[in-house]
Amino acid sequence: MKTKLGIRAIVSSDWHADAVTAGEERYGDVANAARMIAAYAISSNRLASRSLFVFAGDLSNPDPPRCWRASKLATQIARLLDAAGVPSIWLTGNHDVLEDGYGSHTLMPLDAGGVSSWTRVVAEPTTLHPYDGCCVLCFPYVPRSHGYDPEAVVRDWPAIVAPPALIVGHLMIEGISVGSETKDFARGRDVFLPIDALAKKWPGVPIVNGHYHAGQLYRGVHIPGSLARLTLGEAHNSPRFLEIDL
Ligand SMILES: [Mn+2]
Repeated sequence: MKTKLGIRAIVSSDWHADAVTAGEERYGDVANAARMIAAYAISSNRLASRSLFVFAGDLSNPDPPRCWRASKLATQIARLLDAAGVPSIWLTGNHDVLEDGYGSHTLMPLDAGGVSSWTRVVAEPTTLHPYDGCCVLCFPYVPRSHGYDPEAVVRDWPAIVAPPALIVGHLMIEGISVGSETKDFARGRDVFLPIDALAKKWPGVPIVNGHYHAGQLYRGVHIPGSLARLTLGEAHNSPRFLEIDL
């Protein structure tokens, strides 16, 4: 892909830092992989080629006690990136949110004011500008109490606003073959990414979406896949992240 803005989005998703596979806690694997990706984003950050760290959802379920370790991990990594001048964007996934009516989620510690400058937690449809001229349109998963219509976000985009440079979501994709995210890791309801509307309105704008645990390119949507193999039945390689030139 041709580099236009001199920005590289480094995208990972579905860390599931609370996961247990066949009785084994996976926190260590996930933490190592996540730190490796952050270290890469930092070491490759240059003036001519700036890094943008993107987490596309599903840090941890909010109910097991292990979720605190997961929140600490994400907070540590966000601080590390921030200290190195790498902006980071953190979307909520269907596992992160609570149906408590307040829009609570496992990424809240990152958003509590303890992390300064350019760390953004995205728990509602949002546009962000981590760099000049670089608009990132985000479609996080939200609880029922904060529901939105992703198609309407695209339809109602103001005509005078420039197109996004990157679209990131943690929504469902119609027709994709499913894996452990819909079996062992089922949670929440189905809200679909409006792929056709996005491709029609902004052809060529890269779309990345978390949620699916097998990394793949499906109907133009880049899917990083889960950071670790979360069930014994999963064959895809790990850890995995995507690097997209903007
Ligand atoms: Mn998910």
